[in-house]
Amino acid sequence: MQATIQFIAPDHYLVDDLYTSEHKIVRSSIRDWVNRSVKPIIEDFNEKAEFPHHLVKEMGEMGILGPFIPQEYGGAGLDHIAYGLIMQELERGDSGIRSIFSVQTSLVMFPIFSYGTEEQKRKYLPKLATGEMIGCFGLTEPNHGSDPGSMLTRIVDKGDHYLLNGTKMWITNSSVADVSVVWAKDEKNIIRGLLVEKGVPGFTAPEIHGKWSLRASVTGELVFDDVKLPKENLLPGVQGLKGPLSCLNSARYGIAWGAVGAAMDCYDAALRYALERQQFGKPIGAFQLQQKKLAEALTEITKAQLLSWRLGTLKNENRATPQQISMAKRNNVEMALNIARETRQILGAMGITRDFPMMRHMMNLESVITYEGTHDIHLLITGHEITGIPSFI
Ligand code: TGC
Ligand code: FAD
Repeated sequence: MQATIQFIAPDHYLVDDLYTSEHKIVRSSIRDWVNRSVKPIIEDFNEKAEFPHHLVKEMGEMGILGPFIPQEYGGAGLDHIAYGLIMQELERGDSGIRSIFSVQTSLVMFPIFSYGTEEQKRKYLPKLATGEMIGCFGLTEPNHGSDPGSMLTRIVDKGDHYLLNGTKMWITNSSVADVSVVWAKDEKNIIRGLLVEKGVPGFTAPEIHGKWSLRASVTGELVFDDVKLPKENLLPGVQGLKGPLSCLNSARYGIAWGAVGAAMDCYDAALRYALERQQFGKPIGAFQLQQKKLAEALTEITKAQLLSWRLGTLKNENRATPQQISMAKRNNVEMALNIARETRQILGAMGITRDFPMMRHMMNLESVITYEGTHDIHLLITGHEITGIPSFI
């Protein structure tokens, strides 16, 4: 805990000069909050595999949930670089905490804001922004993960209501969510988005236990057994797979930033340790092999910081393509995972304990490299763009 609270952010290329004073104020307030409210408790919640529910309320009180949603709906009206910096700081704390935030912001508030009716926006967004309500996003199914277009979950139009049937799996926030954004096919095989509130008859959300990753975040199923939904629960503004995938663009963008935070945390802890720990009469940081690990980590963090910043400027100009986002998500998550593994080795045996963050980040990042599109799927998205030939099918 001590090592993390002394955290010094690596900034080898003076990337800070690229941020506005507003970006730096936002980052500094989240950094302080993570030091104060996340770092001291996260190892316990991770070990107990418990969801730190109270942190959602605290994020709401700080006004950061839905940072790019306009203020009239309860958001902060910030730009995408500010959103990225929030993600970076949260994931420096823990990927599970960043996950809770990503889902609430990019996968729940974003589709309601972008595709919802005025009534839906007024009903849900302000409460999601304060943390009074928690949301989740149901796309993946037990038999359809990388290929969500083949989903089996269905809605049938019954005149005055829809009947929803199906199962979603691996859903972040599932059992704690007050509202679920659920993607299902209609009778014409068109994917539609629906809002399902907790407690409606026929809807259950069992939790998945036994995870070695994202232990401080809830993951579960969404099971719909003849769930009657009022017609006004349909998100009218989008049809087809591009609906959920457009939400993923926002979430994947944030993950590209978040991964930098996890890597920075590992690098900082390892550097501090390498300068303090003595072997053969010297700090281990004096040995070339340990310097190599640190130098490579700093190089990769610097490249990822620049990639994220550039992507953020494109996103602010509405010019970031899904393919650019895929490249950044893929690159930065792999970078963070490699740094977690390499920096853990710098700590020797100490690196496997909960006194240092590397093992927790490493285990978390195994989920991050899998969700929001696997590492391989993002590579294939780039391959598709280069050649014009999709190789998914
Ligand atoms: P394909 O034929 O390529 O496309 C179907 C339609 O979708 C459009 N599209 C996109 N639109 C917006 N953004 C994107 N990124 C888009 N990608 C594709 C496309 O233009 C087309 O539109 P239209 O109008 O022509 O119909 O679709 P495909 O079925 O061949 O699949 C392509 C593939 C494999 C890339 C896609 O399905 C994919 O990305 N799969 C990965 C699935 C995934 O990422 N799941 C994530 C679930 S949510 C989650 O993990 C949350 S974790 C949360 C946390 O805790 O942080
Ligand atoms: P599969 O699709 O079965 O893939 C297995 C392997 O096959 C992977 O290596 C994959 O890259 C490879 N593969 C698949 N297709 C191809 C292909 N065409 N070519 C080459 N290789 C291929 N989903 C949600 O909807 N909402 C959530 O909130 C959510 N939260 C999650 C939280 C956690 C902790 C985890 C672990 C997952 C979460 N997911 C969520 C699900 C996640 O998005 C999926 O796990 C992911 O999309 C991969 O699907 P899958 O696990 O079914 O793997």
